[in-house]
Amino acid sequence: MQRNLVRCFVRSKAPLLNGSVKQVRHIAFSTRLRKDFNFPTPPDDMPRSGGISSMMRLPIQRNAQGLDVCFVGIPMDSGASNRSGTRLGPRQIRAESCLLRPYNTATGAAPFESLMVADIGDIPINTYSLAKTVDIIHKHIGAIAELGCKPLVLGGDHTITYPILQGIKDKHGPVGLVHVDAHSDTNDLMFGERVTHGTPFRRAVEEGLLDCKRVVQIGLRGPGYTENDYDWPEKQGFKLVMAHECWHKSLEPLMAEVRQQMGNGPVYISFDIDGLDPAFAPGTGTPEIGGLTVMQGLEIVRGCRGMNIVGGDLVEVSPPYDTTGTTALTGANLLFEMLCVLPGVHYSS
Ligand SMILES: [Mn+2]
Repeated sequence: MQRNLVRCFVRSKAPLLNGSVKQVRHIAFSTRLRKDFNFPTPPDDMPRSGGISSMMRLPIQRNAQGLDVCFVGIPMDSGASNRSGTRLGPRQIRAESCLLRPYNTATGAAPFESLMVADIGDIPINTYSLAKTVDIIHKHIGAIAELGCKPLVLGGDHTITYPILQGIKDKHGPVGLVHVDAHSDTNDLMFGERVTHGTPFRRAVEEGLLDCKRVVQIGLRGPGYTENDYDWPEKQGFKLVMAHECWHKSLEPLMAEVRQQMGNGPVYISFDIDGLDPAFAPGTGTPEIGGLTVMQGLEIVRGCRGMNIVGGDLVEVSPPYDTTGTTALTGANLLFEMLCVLPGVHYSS
């Protein structure tokens, strides 16, 4: 940690000159560094409570050019069936992310010594048209992926994952999916509509965006309509893991199975914050009791290390329903954990 602070102090305060004392210190303290990566603004350069509110206090840039990974927001909630408010999710996740530090003390991941990362702002969706919004998201995510950059998306309601997967498929083909959620989100129609936050994975299957044998849904629960509620995703070959199967357990053994299931092919992570119990994450639109713990959420994301992850999202944070900001803080941490398990991230022993 001290080493990182020294390095970023040197980097942020003084442009490096060849042969300078500072250059020597820079090299000494960061021998693993191959180039000047972006780094979150150190807390001694700007108070955590200050500065422009970017994800993790990272530099902001206009597009994904030159980046290995981008954080990008999608401020929409027009697909929500019950409580709205997720349009405010990206903004509050960024605000709460000011507390995140750059090194993962639990896993040893040092993502900012390994990858070029920036916040590229929000995708300008159309608040009044879900159909246009889907096209806008597809186009923007496709452009990010085309540049070889992996998007980590701040949602937004879960509708967004459908057009995100369209954009991902344009670059990578059908992907495996690690999906954490209280709900399967594979309804056919809601109020007669095909595009909602309860239908994204039905549409994704229909359009061939998913490699169905490499899909897992973890945390499913809640009162249903009939005994057949999960028939459709099961028929597609999805692996379904009910929340009650996870109670009182570590999910590390499950994730070993999931890594086998995913193999070497491309994988996308979609984490609906309502997969966690509302005691931990009350700020969400369709809460269900008896959910996963924060620790289990961390085990799931950390268990994705070694997979060929090509992007991810954290959706359904609805700030009006959690004035403490804890739900958004949890979401911000889970996005950081996703960053930490991307291919190419350096780990200390
Ligand atoms: Mn969902």
